[in-house]
Amino acid sequence: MLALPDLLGRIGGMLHQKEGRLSRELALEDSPLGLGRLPERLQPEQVTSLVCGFCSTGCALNVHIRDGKPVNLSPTPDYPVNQGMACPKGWESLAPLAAPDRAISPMLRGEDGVLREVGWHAAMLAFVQRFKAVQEKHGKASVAYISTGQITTEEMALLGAVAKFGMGMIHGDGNTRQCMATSVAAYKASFGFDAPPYTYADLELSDTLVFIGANPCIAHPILWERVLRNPHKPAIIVLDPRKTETAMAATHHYAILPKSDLTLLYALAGVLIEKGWIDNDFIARSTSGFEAFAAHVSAMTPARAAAECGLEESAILELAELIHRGQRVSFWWTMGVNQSHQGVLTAEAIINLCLLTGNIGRPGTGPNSITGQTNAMGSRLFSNTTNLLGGRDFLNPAHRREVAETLGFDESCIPAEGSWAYDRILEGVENGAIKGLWIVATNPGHSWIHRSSFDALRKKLEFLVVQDMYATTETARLADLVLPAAGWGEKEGTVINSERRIGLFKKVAHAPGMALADFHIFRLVAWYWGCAEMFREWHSPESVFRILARLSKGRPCDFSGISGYGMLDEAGGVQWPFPEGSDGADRERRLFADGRFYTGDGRARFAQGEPQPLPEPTDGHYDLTLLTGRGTSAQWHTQTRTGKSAILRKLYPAEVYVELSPRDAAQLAVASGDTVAVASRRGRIRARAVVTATLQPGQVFIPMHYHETNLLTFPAFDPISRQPAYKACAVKLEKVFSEESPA
Ligand SMILES: Nc1nc2c(c(=O)[nH]1)N[C@H]1C(S)=C(S)[C@@H](COP(=O)(O)OP(=O)(O)OC[C@H]3O[C@@H](n4cnc5c(=O)[nH]c(N)nc54)[C@H](O)[C@@H]3O)O[C@H]1N2
Ligand SMILES: Nc1nc2c(c(=O)[nH]1)N[C@H]1C(S)=C(S)[C@@H](COP(=O)(O)OP(=O)(O)OC[C@H]3O[C@@H](n4cnc5c(=O)[nH]c(N)nc54)[C@H](O)[C@@H]3O)O[C@H]1N2
Ligand code: SF4
Ligand SMILES: [Mo]
Repeated sequence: MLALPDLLGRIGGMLHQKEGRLSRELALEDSPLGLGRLPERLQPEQVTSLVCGFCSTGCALNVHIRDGKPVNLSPTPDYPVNQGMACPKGWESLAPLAAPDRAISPMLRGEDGVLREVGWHAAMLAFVQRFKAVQEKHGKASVAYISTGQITTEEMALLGAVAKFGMGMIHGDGNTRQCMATSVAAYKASFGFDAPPYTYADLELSDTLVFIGANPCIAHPILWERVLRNPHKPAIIVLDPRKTETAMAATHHYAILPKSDLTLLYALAGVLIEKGWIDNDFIARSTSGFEAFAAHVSAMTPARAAAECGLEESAILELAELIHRGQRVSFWWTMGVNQSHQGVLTAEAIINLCLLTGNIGRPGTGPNSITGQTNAMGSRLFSNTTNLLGGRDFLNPAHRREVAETLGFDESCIPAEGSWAYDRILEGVENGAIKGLWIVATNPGHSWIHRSSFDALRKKLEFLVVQDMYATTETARLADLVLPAAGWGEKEGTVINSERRIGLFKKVAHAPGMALADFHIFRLVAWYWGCAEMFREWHSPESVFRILARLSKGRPCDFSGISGYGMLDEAGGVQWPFPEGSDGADRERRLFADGRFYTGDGRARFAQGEPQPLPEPTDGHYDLTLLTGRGTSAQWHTQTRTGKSAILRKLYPAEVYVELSPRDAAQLAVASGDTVAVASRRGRIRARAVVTATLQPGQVFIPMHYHETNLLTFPAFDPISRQPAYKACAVKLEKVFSEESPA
């Protein structure tokens, strides 16, 4: 057998050969690392179905393979999620794979400051030497990682296990902190486990759907298609400061003031209780804490709430009545709720409305947080960041023991300490506690709140590793070491969608150059670090899937009844829970039909607190509230992928724009198409004005997809979930005249 460096050298040589891709895979397959196993030999002519790699809806796409290469794509007709539909991003999934700026080789920054291509051997030696040097100097916890909701569950789990159990890290968090941390905290507090209770069929079964801070027409277009299939002539109610695409299609829109949701939800609860429009049986049987909650909200009268929410008192009473009249009422929320300085209280207040009215556990009901990224749910349960594998707690000795026993690890390798949240890790960089950082499949140089603070932190790090599909991202450009990753379609594994459905990624294309699946990069890291022995059983994605199934046993997210990838493929994905012995015929399942929750006493808990003022309210200088969010269904986040499709680029403006109301436009003498400057206390950007009646006076909107946006945002966080409050800060707007220099 060849020594590893020789082997890798030989592989490296082959990688540079034009036709070397397949032989590379075969050579890797035979290597002692078990790299690059081809999951299913690609048939030269074949159509195969795999889950989409963009949003958490989790549609399935048919990839058409000709001459062993993917040539086309169409939505999978009989997949229970999308039923033959896909949005523009899904249709264009193959385009980002062929982009010219794919990272095709590891790149290491030399002493002259220049990033240069190196082979995997040199890259891994640098990775290990530099991080170990940092740990020796500053302690094991001085190296941390930031991961993602956009790799497979098997990859996340392997990363989390190698980093924390093998490399001795304590701190690791995911970009899901920016996104789902609030829902996680609220579900845990109310239900005793992070468990979104619904199934997508509930969108079709409700007679009243309430969307709070959610714009599914843009962000989850295929879920919206499911709403359109609802045959019950439902009332569709949207709470959003903007008249979004979803609000326009709704039957009722309440343009509440930013971050006044909590006040409104308490007022609604107060009205429902006062009028007796509540489910006393359910409250008595299945909940705790009702009296304290009722006392808390009694002070929040509609008259008091109306002014704070920017609504008429009559609108609040109308909304309460709509909820009361509905037989099957469902509440759906996303970032307008989660990205808030009081996100957890707000999400809990939504859950409370369902508990009050018994709208839970029945078809067409539920407090339903929609996730964002393709595998945000996998990250919540199995990334080993905030939670110990399987939604467990690092602080719980019994949980640590369970994991150690199941994995055959020494218990002492499992940290008995929780991880810092994303913002705390960055604070650690600022104050010198964190000196080494490994960033995987996320682009904080664009997406982090008040991102220029992230760029500044770079200088404080002794070693920064960025693992991405592209070498050109804002974050990869800052790295000391870039590790080239395979993307969606170039690797196998599973992801978990918003309705808890475990679906399959398949390998239908070979990654370019020397790029490797994240899974194999983590295996390489373990090998070079010297802890590969611990992960001997973790040799392929499917073997890790089986390990995770074992780890899930007895947990609410138990999926030990799934025999393997073949079953997922045949069944069209499987929702958890699916313990051993489950009935496979049941394609759509929801939680809590028995009125029992995961808390100690089996009851769901009411939780409440005091509404807090906006972290950065408007004033005489900065007189407008900046809202940010998704711009179009064709754009994904920081655009590293969607920006590579010529078709998608045609569907949205290339340059940053700011939407403002006709009244503010008139006051500023600004017309659509004018160049304006938008300034906050942290930065000033130029943008094209779009005057639109969808914005309320006093508010402006800039999509998050442009790299300028987070120069403006204000770093405020929910105190419980540590989720960034991206959705409201104070800005001002000025018309820019052509003779002015660019901002
Ligand atoms: N096309 C596309 N789809 C995506 C994504 C993408 O980048 N592009 N990203 C995915 C991800 S990771 C996520 S997390 C989801 C996000 O999905 P959504 O949360 O639906 O999208 P956003 O546009 O961020 O925010 C939703 C709405 O919140 C509103 N809002 C702002 N402040 C408030 C407030 O105080 N109260 C209320 N009630 N509403 C408020 C905004 O006006 C906005 O319309 O989308 C997923 N889907
Ligand atoms: N102002 C403002 N900012 C926001 C938000 C907002 O509403 N407003 N929303 C926040 C939310 S909800 C989210 S989720 C974040 C998203 O923020 P990010 O996570 O930073 O956004 P992405 O562009 O999705 O970054 C994913 C990165 O992973 C790479 N990648 C894709 N697939 C793979 C893979 O398989 N392996 C590897 N190694 N890399 C891969 C992509 O090229 C890309 O660089 O943004 C947050 N930022
Ligand atoms: S809705 Fe989401 S999962 Fe479905 S095709 Fe579009 S991006 Fe992919
Ligand atoms: Mo997100």
